[in-house]
Amino acid sequence: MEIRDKVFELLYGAEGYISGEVISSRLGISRAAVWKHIKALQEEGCIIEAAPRRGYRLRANGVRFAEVEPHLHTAWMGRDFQYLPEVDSTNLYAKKWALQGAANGAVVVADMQTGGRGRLGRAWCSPSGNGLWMSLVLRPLIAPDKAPQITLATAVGVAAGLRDLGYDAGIKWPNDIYIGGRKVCGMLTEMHASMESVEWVVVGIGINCLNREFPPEIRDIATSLALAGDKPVIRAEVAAAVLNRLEQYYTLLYEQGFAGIREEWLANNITLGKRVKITTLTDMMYGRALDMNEDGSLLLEKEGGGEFTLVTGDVFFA
Ligand code: BT5
Repeated sequence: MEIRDKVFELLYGAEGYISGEVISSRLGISRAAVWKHIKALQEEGCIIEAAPRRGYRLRANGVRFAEVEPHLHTAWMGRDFQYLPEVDSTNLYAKKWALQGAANGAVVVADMQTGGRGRLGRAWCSPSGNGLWMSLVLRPLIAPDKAPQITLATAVGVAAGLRDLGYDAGIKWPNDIYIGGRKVCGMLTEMHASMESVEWVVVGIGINCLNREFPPEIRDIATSLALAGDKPVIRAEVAAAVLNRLEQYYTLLYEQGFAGIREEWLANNITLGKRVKITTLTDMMYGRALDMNEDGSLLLEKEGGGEFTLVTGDVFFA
C-alpha cells in the first residue's frame, strides 16, 4: 500500500481530528512528508480540514474502496477494486487487467485521467478531484453480437443509480446520460471476443460529479451532479449507487434477456419522439426517433420519407 493510502486510512479511521505528529509516528515519516501527502489528497478531491494544535480531519472525500464499500450492496460488482490517483485511461488499465485475469465485476477507479477517451478516439475531459472515472471488467456468457446490449444495460443501470440519488437522469441513445439537457455521463464499451463467445468486456463510465466549470469546447453541452443538484455530492456514494444498480441490470440481462432492459430504457430515455440528426461513419441525416428495436438499435423516421435503423453512430438533438 502506498504511504498516501496509509495516511488516508488513518484520517478515515479517526473519529474527528488526528494530529500530524500521530500520523508521522505511526507511519515513520516526517511531519513535512505528512503535510505533502495531505496536500496531495486535497488535490485529489478529499476535503481535509487542518486546525492548529488539533491536526487534520477528513470531511468529504474521494473514491477509495474504504469510502465506497459502506454503500455497496453487491455480491460481485466492485468486490475487486483498484483505486489509482492518476492513470492514462481506466479503460486501458482495465483491458490490461482483464488480460491478466481480472474477475467478473472487477472495478478500477481513477481520480484523474491524463488520456481519458470517448468513442472513435475522442477525448474525455477527466480532471482531478471532481469526477468519477471508472471501468468495469465483465465476463458475460453471451454471444458477441449481443455485446451492444451490455452498453444499453449500462446506461439503464447508471441512470437508475443517479435517480436513486435524486437526479433526473435521462438516457440519450445509445448510452449518454443527460440531466437538464446536458451530458453528465458518457460510456465507452470495449470487448475482446472470438466468433462464438465474449471473453471480456470493459465498460468505461465517466460521470461529472463536482465540476463547476468545463473547458470551452464542452462548456455548452456538459453538466455535473453538483451543477444539476443542490446538495453535496459524495463521489463514493455515486460510485456505489451506480455499481449497485449495474449488478442488478446485468443480472437481469443475463438471466432474462434484453426485453427487461429495453423496457427500462424506454421508460427513461429522452430520445424518442425528438427531431434528431444522426451521423454514422458513412451517413448523415435528419429524422425523428421513433422506437428502440428489440435488438437495441434505433428506429428513425427519415425526413423526406422512409425509415432508417441506426446500429452504431451518434445522435444529436436537432
Ligand atoms: C463518450 O464518448 O461519451 C465516452 C466517455 C467515456 C469516459 C470514461 S471515463 C472512464 C473510462 N476511461 C476512459 O478513457 N474513458 C471511459 P463519446 O460519445 O464519443 O463522447 C465524447 C464527447 O463528449 C467529446 O467529443 C466531447 O464533446 C464530450 N465530452 C468530453 N469530455 C466530457 C465531459 N467530461 N463531460 C461531458 N462531455 C464531455
